[in-house]
Amino acid sequence: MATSEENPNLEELEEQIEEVKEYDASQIQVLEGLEAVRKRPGMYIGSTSSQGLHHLVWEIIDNGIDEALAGFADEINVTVEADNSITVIDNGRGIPVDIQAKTGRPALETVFTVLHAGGKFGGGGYKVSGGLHGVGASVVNALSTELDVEVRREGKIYAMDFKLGKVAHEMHVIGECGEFEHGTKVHFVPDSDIFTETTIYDMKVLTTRIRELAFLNKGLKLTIEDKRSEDDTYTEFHYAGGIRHYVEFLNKGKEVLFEEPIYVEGEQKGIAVEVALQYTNDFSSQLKTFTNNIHTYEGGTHEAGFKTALTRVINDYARKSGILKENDANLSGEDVREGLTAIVSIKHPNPQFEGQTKTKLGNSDARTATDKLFTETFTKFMMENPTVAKKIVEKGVVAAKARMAAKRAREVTRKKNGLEISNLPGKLANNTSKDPEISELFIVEGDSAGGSAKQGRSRLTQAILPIRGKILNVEKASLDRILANEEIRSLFTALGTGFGDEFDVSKANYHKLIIMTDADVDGAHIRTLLLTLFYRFMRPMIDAGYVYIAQPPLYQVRQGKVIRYIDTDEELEEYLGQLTPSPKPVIQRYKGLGEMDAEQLWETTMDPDKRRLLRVELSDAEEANAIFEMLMGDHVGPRRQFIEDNATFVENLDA
Ligand code: 28F
Repeated sequence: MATSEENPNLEELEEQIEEVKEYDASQIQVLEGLEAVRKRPGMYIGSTSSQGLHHLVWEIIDNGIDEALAGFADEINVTVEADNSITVIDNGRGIPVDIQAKTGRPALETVFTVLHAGGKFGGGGYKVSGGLHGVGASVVNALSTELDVEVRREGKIYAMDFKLGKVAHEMHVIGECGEFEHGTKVHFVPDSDIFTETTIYDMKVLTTRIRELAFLNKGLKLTIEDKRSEDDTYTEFHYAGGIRHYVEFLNKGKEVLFEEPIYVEGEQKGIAVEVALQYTNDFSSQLKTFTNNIHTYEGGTHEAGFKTALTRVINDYARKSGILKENDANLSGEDVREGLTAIVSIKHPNPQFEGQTKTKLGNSDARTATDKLFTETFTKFMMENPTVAKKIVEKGVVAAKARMAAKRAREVTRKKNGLEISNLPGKLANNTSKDPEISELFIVEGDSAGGSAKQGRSRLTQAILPIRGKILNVEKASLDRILANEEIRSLFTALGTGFGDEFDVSKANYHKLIIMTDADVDGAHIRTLLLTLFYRFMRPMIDAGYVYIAQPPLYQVRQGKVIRYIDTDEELEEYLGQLTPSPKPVIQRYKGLGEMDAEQLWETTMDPDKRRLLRVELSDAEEANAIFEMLMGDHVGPRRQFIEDNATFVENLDA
């Protein structure tokens, strides 16, 4: 029997047989690969819901974007055809059509039939963009009933058709094109057996992402056309300024601190970094970060690098410029991000995605690159634009104040279930009843009056909270200063209602909140300040009719054993006029509550059977607001006047 060595023809034949075997094996593998995609589509495109359906489009667009990032394409056209199928065209080099030595098949075929083909060819760094699953054209092919490709390259138009991922029509030339004409066109029909929920494309979803891609890839023109309805829609997205325009787009209709977004662009160790930012008057911030066009929802190293750099540069500037003084605390990251709209977009050759949804960048070199490049340019910007720099710092300073106020507010709120004595302010002498309906809280001016009130009260129903007038000087104070006030915090804690958004009048521990101040101008002043506070921060208490003003008498007239308390000078005159001459009446003018002992205070001001309370009525909110504004304002005159005839918006009650 002849051996192959003896017969060269036989050797050739054996080689051919071997090649055929290998080819078959590779083909079987390919088919198995794409079958796997059809068996578990979710593994490759996330889900088979509407989201998965749209994912097919992203995968095909991504390939065009890769071609643009490689510098060979500057336009991508997306069309939703009348039958809900999709066409994507780019003007790149066109997918190579040459027969590959390894497979004996055209490269074009491989791209659409081999899983992960995109990433494996053309060198490690080729595929820069790519969806969450980065699996490319073959997955789209596997999940489409039909997929047709057209490539223009070197003067020829090539076509190839697939059905359910399998070759339906081998690659062939269908015509000629201009010598310099080039590009790739992919048309596919999503398989309704896979996308059982829906095969209808949503223009809003498509448009939003296509617009975003146009922002993220400056200079690249993306178009979207919807041929499904009579009035065919067509939109072009093309932003020379890239993410600068993204920031402007996000800030549309908002008041901005400065006109032109700040823009940073650079490269370090193969990592391209772009940042655009602008401040608005908003309190919230919008920070979107991207890696290779993928929205990194969970942030990661690039985001961390940006945040650190932003905070550091602003604080450094704030110190150098003297806006922050030696003893001032640094602005926090949150402070400097208040009102910020920023886009951070990096391109990384080897991104590592982590986190719950694999949208958190893990590469530590991305942190260093973003921090360094942003710091350099942003520092320079701050130096060269002192007016804008000052605005940015001052916005942060305001935010810091508000943050501290909010912190205090939370502290107050946290203690709102303050029925446990341990939580209640030390100065509060609480009543023993836990029934809010019968519970009264006296806010008493001064420690000595507070002492008398504590002694004289009915312990079951009456709680006493002494306050010091001086500290309560909250007119014109900012919210943070108001909340820094120990007296006010005690008040909210005792009241148990919470603060701000969380204020809940139904949680009030007392249904009578009684202001008890001296019957003089200072007392009226303190009362006004308290009312201002209630109006601004405890409004529902007023609306519920829970706020009262105690009326301590101005005079005590004693004639023998007969004691009479009197509120006004007119009343005093009238009373004295009707008294018989002997014995001589002894008149005491109370300058303050502190001059009354516990018993007197009880009798005249606290005893529910004898006292006269004024209920604070703010039925006309507008008018009240005007009054308060007048009181809070800078004009001393009207305020004085108001204080002097202070009962204008209170109405007599249980007298
Ligand atoms: C509408 C979707 O898919 N565009 C694409 C190219 C260009 C090349 C390429 C794609 C090379 C060997 C794998 C051309 N010339 N649009 C697209 N444009 N793929 S996909 O190469 C793929 C690799 O097989 C391309 C030189 N190098 C690359």
